[in-house]
Amino acid sequence: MTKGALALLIHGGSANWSPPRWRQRFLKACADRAVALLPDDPVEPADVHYAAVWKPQPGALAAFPNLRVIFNLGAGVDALVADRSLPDVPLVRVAVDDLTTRMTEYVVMHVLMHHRQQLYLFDCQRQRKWEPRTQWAAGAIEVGIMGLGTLGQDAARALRAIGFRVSGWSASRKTVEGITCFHGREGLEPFLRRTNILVCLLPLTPDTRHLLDRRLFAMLNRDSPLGAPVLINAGRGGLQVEADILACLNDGTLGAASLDVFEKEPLPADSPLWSHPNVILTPHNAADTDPDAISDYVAQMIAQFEADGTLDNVVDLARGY
Ligand code: NDP
Ligand code: OXD
Repeated sequence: MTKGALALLIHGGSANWSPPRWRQRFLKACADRAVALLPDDPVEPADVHYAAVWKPQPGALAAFPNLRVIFNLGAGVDALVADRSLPDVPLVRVAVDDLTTRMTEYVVMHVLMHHRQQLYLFDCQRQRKWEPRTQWAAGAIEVGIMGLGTLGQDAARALRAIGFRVSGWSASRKTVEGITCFHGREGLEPFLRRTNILVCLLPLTPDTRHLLDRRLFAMLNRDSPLGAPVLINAGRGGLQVEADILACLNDGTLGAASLDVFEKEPLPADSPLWSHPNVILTPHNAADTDPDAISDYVAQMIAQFEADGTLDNVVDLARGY
């Protein structure tokens, strides 16, 4: 019996998202079935059982009458969930060690940049100034992580291992060894009141949109050697109110920020964030998706589904993540 075909619908930005590269990888990982990169490769829509996608055109997936599973090629599913014509089949998101480790690298690097006053030291270097400032131990700083899912928990453990005090906030109650856990709306304020460096790894949903605003920043803890608190956002740009971030950086409510994601991407050239002295900015590449690791993950997931009908990391469409 011929196996159902896999359709690839990929609209990316960076070289990493090059559709031919994904086709090449999926032809290897799914060598036992037809793989069609759309719109270039011919495929009978009724033969398509699986779709692996990144930012497909809204409505495009409705063309396949026998679709069984949609695989999103990234961890964040906000763009897909917003497509009202999404077929009523399971949607699987990425949760692989490769991506998780990359995000943990980003989080640890940026927490350390602020903790070790690297913005000040870069400035000293540019000015040829030899003026070291007092250093403090990691244990003097509380890092608060919003989102204690696949990415948040891994980053929390790595920061804890370095010696930071770490707390986390999630929708449901969690127990993570060594991490002080808060949950729900009632847990948000006590979580913020102790946080010196706020790391956001939340998904973008109707509940979380614009959560990172002035009101929230004003609740962060200022009682640490850092003085003003720091924001690190690698979740999604829609979580933040950029005008509030800028105003809070300018009036000292926030001391500094590392931002990987923006309300509009690419960040417009005239955004004041580009040149703000207390902002470290990266172009949504905190954790790049690796075609090798992720095509293998999709192939394994299809094999599991065909063997026993189960799938891992299925998105709850009602929650939006
Ligand atoms: P998960 O689904 O594993 O974790 C999401 C976490 O957020 C969970 O702990 C969840 O709580 C919590 N959460 C969701 N909604 C709320 C809410 N309303 N209040 C409190 N907590 C909430 O996702 P991942 O960890 O895999 O990924 C997180 C996000 O990171 C992605 O959605 C994506 O937007 C972003 N991302 C960014 C990348 C980049 O390069 N910048 C790369 C990859 C991902 P609970 O556990 O109780 O459900
Ligand atoms: C993702 C991303 O969601 O790249 O994986 O942002």
